[in-house]
Amino acid sequence: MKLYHSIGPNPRLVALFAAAKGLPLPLQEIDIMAGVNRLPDYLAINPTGTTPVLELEDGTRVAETTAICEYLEELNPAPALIGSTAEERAQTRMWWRRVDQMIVQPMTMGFRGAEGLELFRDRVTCYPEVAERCKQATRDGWAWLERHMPAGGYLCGARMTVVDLMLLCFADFGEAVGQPLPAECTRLQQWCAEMRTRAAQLEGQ
Ligand SMILES: N[C@@H](CCC(=O)N[C@@H](CS)C(=O)NCC(=O)O)C(=O)O
Repeated sequence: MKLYHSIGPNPRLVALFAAAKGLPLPLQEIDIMAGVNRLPDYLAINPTGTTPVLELEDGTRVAETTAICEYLEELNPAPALIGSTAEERAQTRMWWRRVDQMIVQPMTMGFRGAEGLELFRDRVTCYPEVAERCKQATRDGWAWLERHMPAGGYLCGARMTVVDLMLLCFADFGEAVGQPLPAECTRLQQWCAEMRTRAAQLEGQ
């Protein structure tokens, strides 16, 4: 197995997910800043032209971060990062979807329409006219999470899950591109500090 990997929050999430499970996952680096992922050789690997992609021993390729994490969890159920019961998995997928819709999508659109416009304008449709609205939607998403995140320390309560890893990857990405986690979200700031420590340990392994 190997992972087509690059800079960016989505491949980082898969690498963190595998590390948290103790799975060795050789990385093949793809230079997305240079646009290697948009050239024919890489489009033959993943026609969406994005990273990450997991390549299995038989050559099967799985793209989309969610699908890769689900696959790794099915084969390596412990430690559970999605859930070990139907109820846990449902809760995780509920928060996963919320974080995707409230943070990941608007943050990404805000970035691609503003700071990332030069990089992305010839790759995907960008929306500079609504970039600021997207950034506001992301801030609204953080505020909603701050109010509704359950007690227990993590997005799914007392369990650290893929949702915490994903949100951490996008909190760090947002920080790097001018969309930081708002200072007034004090519960999330505390969560973020803890997750950064956890991620640094996993990435240093
Ligand atoms: N829906 C995809 C999104 C993947 C994605 O947007 N990857 C970024 C890196 S974080 C990428 O490849 N960007 C370069 C590009 O789109 O050219 C997933 O969940 O894996």
